[in-house]
Amino acid sequence: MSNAMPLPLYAIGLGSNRRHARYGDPRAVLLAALAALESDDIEAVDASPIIASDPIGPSRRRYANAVALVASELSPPEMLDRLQEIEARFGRRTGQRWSARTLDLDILLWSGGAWADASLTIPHPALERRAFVLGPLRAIVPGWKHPLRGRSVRQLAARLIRPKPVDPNASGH
Ligand code: A4P
Ligand code: MG
Repeated sequence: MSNAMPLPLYAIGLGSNRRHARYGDPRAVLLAALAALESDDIEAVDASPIIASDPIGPSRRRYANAVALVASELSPPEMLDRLQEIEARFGRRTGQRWSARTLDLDILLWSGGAWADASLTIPHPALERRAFVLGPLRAIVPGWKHPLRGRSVRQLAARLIRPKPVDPNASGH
């Protein structure tokens, strides 16, 4: 068809901080995951560089992080199901029960706007606080506007890295 509607776009966040027996280190895990995302109904459009980032939270291992831009007609819940299938494929280790996942896939943004139900929130609520998300996101879709904040990815990233007082006690808070 000549004037088909463009497919909806999703920005997918990828993270890993564990080796995978077959694929190797977290960076190699992300490369394999980027390939796994592509399928009959998910078209790869772009991918950010893979960055190394310091862990936020309890884990002490460094992460590899990246963002993929994909086009797909899948609904947000269908996309979440698909991402969880891929996570499961990467997380399963022979001879072990389920353990910490090797791969975390999050839906960051969707061109359809916002979505909120019991198991899925889009935009991803932590997006604005995470440099390891906003950095790669800015590399591929700097102008994408956060539907609830009305600010672009570029603006959100700039806000996050805005210099803070060197001495936190000097700010008077
Ligand atoms: N869920 C709701 N909204 C979404 C969404 N937009 N995308 C629900 C994906 N999932 C969404 O997620 C738990 C549930 O969130 C899902 O079942 C889904 O229904 P999960 O991935 O199974 O669990 P999790 O990983 O423990 O939670 P979450 O929130 O993804 O963990 P975090 O907070 O993302 O922690 N540091 C660095 N440097 N880089 C990282 O990538 N990642 C984490 C993971 C911690 N620190 C990190 C990084
Ligand atoms: Mg997750």
